Amino acid sequence: MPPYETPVVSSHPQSPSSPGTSFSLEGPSLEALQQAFVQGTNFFASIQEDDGSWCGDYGGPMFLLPMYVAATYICKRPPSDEEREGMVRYTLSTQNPDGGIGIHAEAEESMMFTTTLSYIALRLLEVPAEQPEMIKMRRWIQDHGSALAAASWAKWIMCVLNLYDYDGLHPILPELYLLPAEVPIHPGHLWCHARQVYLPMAYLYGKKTRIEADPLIQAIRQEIYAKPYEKIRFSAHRDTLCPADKSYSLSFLSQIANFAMGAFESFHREGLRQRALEEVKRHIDHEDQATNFIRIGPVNAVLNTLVHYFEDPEGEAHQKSWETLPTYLWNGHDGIKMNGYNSCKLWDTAFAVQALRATPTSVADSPVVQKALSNAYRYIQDNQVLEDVPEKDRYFRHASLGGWPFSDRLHGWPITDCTSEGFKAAIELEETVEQPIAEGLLRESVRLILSFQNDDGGWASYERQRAGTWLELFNPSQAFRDIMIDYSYTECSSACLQALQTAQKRFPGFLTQPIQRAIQNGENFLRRKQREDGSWEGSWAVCFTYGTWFGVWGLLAAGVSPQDQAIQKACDFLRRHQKADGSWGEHYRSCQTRKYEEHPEGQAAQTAWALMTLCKAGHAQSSAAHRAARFLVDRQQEDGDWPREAMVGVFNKTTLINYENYRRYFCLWALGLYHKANA
Ligand code: LAN
Repeated sequence: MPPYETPVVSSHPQSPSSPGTSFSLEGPSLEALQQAFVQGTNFFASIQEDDGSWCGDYGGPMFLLPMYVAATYICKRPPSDEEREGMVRYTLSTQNPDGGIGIHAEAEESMMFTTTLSYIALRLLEVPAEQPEMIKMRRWIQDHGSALAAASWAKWIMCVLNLYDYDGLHPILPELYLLPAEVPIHPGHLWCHARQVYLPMAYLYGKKTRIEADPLIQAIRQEIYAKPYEKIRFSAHRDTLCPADKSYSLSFLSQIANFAMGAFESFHREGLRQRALEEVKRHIDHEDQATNFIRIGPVNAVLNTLVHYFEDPEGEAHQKSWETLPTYLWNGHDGIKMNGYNSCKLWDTAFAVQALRATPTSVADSPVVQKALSNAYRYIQDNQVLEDVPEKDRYFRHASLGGWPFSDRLHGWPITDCTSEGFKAAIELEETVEQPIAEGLLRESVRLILSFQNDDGGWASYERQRAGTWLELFNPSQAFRDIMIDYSYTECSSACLQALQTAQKRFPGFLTQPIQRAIQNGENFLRRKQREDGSWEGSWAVCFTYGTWFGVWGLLAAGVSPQDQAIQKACDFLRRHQKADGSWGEHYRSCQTRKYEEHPEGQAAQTAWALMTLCKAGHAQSSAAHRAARFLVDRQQEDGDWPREAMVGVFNKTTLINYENYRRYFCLWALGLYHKANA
């Protein structure tokens, strides 16, 4: 297929803009395209929040809500009747025909981890054990080795609920925090999410904290195991794991470490434990202060709350925890769930800005879109991080000044690609607003992006990579792979390269050499990451379609020509996977098998990524692009929205997470680029 095709004017060849014309017979008519922009932007503007942001359902992972429910039970903060009904409805809506529940809401394979946690949560929410769904769920649990075979994070929650014994866990020693920070196994080297989750776990383990076994707990004990609770020798079940929960094999080194830590635990000294717990608590308190009790993510939000409850149920920290914890709940079309983050507002808003700005001028300049954009700018401006956290080195925190988080400033953890997308959106709009972000602050964003770059030329998610992959050998989670360190990712690297390219244009002469060097190293990193077949593997959405979009845009931002073989190979890859109806549909199984797996149905968000890639790579006039554009236009509903489709967000290669707005702004963005390149 030739890279450039001349636009064909369809049935009414008189004028390219008269109704019934199109850029190509295969593409949408110009009239339909125009209507898609008008209706799409009107709808999208109508769902903007008062603070100028967009946000949406961010559920999907099935281990989160049960942890939340456990916290309500432990801390004696029962949900309202309405909440309870919504939580039960959501959980049961994800039950598989075999009775179990998978790692995410759409997973067809059930796991002991999420089935046990959900079963317990439903019981704590007062669902009777004799309800048919519960009988089925219990049967799944019993048939697959009982709750003894659940992955370790379920066992942690069960320990605190007094449904499992701490003896049945490999220790997470608080004493590790007393090691000198330089020691490679010091927890300060971990990926921030693992680090923040293992902190409260170390605390709970160090104190073996748990609630009393009341009659409900005693009843659940009899339901989730194959033999009477009192007869179970928990210490024999530290490694008992249902095959469905096993995401990797236990390394020999890990076995040695577990043995050594077990021995330490048997002989540990109380004085040292006390000191270690105090240090761990200082880190927990620091995280709480730095995030205004939001915490970096949903798991440590729950666990830190438990820590404070056991410290002092009447204390301020416990009260404050309950002011923020419910902000993780989301009342969605399928019930109430716990979101995977306190929100996805900054991320959605930064993309929304770029998408709206890409629509044809007649649309982008309309009062509706102008107003939406100026409100969005306000959100981006108000949520840039303006300072580093106090004592950042002492608490293993990277700089934050100038960064943007995934959600909001109160949360405060900056992320490499959120900073980059926030920066790009801010530059895009600064000339249209009266009081733009001060130049000095924008330059800080650029400095921060440079400071995040890894030695391999790529960018990780939150921080520079702090240890080698060998640390994965000690991963105690059982259910999640690749969580021990932060890695250089195609997506994050591409976003940072795009931001640096923007910075070069916006601030000529500023940090010229460091930026050039960073871009060169980033380009090399992306080139190394490209696969033989021309694709890039994505890590944060499904999968090769997403990764290839970032790979191509990253290389282009680094100054690589669209004619470069790497780019052309990537476009060929995409074209090979286009469906007959012009769409792309990639199944989430791709993330697990690490090769492209077809989804039976075309997905608008994925089609948009592919179209965006083709457009920037010089193929906006190709048959593939016309057909993709037509698919997107045809898919749009009358109200201007696109129908809900399969979840496409992902993490740790296994867990899907919902980005409610992807199908909206990416479709507008892709159609905008398509229109611009063809007009
Ligand atoms: C997220 C959400 C945002 C996401 C992007 C910014 C989209 C990505 O480009 C970089 C990685 C990042 C920041 C990301 C990392 C992992 C997160 C934080 C999540 C997928 C949201 C929830 C997930 C977190 C790890 C869930 C808790 C589970 C554990 C295994 C700790």
